[in-house]
Amino acid sequence: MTDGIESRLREERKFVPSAEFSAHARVQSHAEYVSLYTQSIESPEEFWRDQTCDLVFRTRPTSFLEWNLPKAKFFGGATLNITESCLDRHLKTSARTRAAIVWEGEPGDTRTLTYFELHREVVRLSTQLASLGVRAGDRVAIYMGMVPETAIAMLACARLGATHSVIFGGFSSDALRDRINDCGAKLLLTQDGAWRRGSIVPLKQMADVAVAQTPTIEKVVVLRRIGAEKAPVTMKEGRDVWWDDLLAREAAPEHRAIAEKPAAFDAEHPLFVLYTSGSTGKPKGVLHTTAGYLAGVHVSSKYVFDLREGDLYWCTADVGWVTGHSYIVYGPLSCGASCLMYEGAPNFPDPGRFWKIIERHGVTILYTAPTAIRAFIRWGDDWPNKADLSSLRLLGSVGEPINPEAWTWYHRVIGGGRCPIVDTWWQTETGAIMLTTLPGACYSKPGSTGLPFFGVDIAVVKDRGEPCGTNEGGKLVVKSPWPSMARTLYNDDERYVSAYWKQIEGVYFTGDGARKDEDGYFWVVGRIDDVLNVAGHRIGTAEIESALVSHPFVAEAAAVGKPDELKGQALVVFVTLKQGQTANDETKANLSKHIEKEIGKFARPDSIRFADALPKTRSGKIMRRLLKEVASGATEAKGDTSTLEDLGVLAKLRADED
Ligand code: 6R9
Repeated sequence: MTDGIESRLREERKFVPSAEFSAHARVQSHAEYVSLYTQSIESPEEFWRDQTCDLVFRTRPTSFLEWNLPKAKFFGGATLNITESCLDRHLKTSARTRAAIVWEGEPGDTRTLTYFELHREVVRLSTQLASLGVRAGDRVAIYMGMVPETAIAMLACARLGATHSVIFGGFSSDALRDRINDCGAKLLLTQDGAWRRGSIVPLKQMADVAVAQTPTIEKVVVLRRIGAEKAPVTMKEGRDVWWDDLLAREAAPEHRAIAEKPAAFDAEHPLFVLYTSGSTGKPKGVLHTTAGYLAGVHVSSKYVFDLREGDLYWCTADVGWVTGHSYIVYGPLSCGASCLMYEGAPNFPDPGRFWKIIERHGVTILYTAPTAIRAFIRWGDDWPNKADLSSLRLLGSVGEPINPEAWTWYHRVIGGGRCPIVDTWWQTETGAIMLTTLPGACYSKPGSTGLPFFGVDIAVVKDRGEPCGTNEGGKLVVKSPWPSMARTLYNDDERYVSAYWKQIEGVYFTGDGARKDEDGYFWVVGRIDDVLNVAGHRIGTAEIESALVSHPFVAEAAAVGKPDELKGQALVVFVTLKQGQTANDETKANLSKHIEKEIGKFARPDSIRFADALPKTRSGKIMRRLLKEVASGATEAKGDTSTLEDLGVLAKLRADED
């Protein structure tokens, strides 16, 4: 496999959707895309009114946008309960008995929930959450795996107007504790354990450690997924309650009423907080609100995945990340789609698992990440070739740049050459897809994320905001607010403004570098701030560094990314130890364990290198650019080293190859 960036520079192929695909697609030609896009920019009020007419508003909006940084108010005057668009409205149509969630557990057990059943489960849980004292405006933490109850929990919170914060099950107790404390959640939903590659992640045990230090948590609701034999848990009297015991309780009529006839909330009512990495050590609590978010994920799900009756759509992301929020839960359910949800690892019990799932259930749309695709390539074509993948009609990619080799493999081996690929660029902060091709309307170019989605005014600019020329690399920015954008960082308007809207005055800075080609197609290079993308996980270098320096052995640390064939980027850390500590494998193992404890397993470094000193500028800043070169194996410094304090440090680092 050749290096992503190099081959993306040479890539000129165009893949046109088949006439058959286009003939049935929601948007069938480039001209139609342009006309809708133009309307979305020039007459946004009309565009969004037309495109959201199937959603349920108790009162319709009277204005489109009031924008007063940092306050964006979209769909002013509207009131709604988002779950009515995702659930109740389908009960009046043929979707009532249609599968909403088709779930497969890692051990092979399966479950299907129709829209009727999903609605019923959400009402039951929200009734009981109300009885536990959850009210509109409260925060509720969800620390669970890939089971239908996670979606049920999110929707049950939303139904009550409580703001959920899902914390990915791969995070450690410490990370869970910090996120709960940041948002002040009063209730936690978790499970005894989650299956992962044949073993069990003891979520409840980890939650116990966290909750011992979260003064705001009053109750913990525990789903029994695994059972006492394999996942023993201790239930704390008065605090912890089993999920099924809770649901079996007799409900007070007033609590049932809150759930059955839910309240309508203001368009800007906070829906969820989702933590993500930024360029400083403290994770950002990205806050999304109701109507704008719903509009964004609904319209993008409908057009980008071209959803229609009969589809079985599978997004392989974890619900703990934004992709799961927008494109497993809110977006597809608001469209009445049937969504497959899979609990476990892609290579359990063998690397053919994904393809067996597609064959068994007849998946028609697959949305996954380049890092997974590269792993499949490595495992060999035999696995997908052994399965019948003929039900697939559309493929999607998200999370990081896809190299053309992986793209063409995906197209040929998984898509059988007949399925269009949508490469969708977006972020936790954008809420919904921002750049993509529409599958029946536009050709794709392997490695390019395509064109702006409806309502998205996006550009590549230089440092001060001047536009870049065709194919000139620069910073990717969004020039005006869009409905699904994050409204703030939880309790931190100031950081929201400075991190996103002040880097380049007046526009939203994405943190990504990109170029726009002669056809208007965008090519995203990746992060240009201090955020890494390791196997699709966003990891802030500052988070890793602050985790490392909190270890008693460590004097100083720097984290950098290094190109990696499988993960896109690999995490390399440089560490200087305190006097008297020994630089050996045991210390490396200790430091790795420490990061696992502070953040989670997925953030463990791929390589730890000890240094006597780190290269610094004369003003004392660590020169990460040079460390990056060292990590990538460069033998000579490429860039300017004139501000480097001591060249000897660099020479020493190079000599100390891992
Ligand atoms: C949805 C999601 C956001 C960062 C983003 C960018 C990278 C996402 C991409 C892509 C190239 C794509 N990214 N999709 N880069 N092509 N199709 O992944 O959200 O976890 O917040 O990450 O991921 O660097 O800035 P999030």
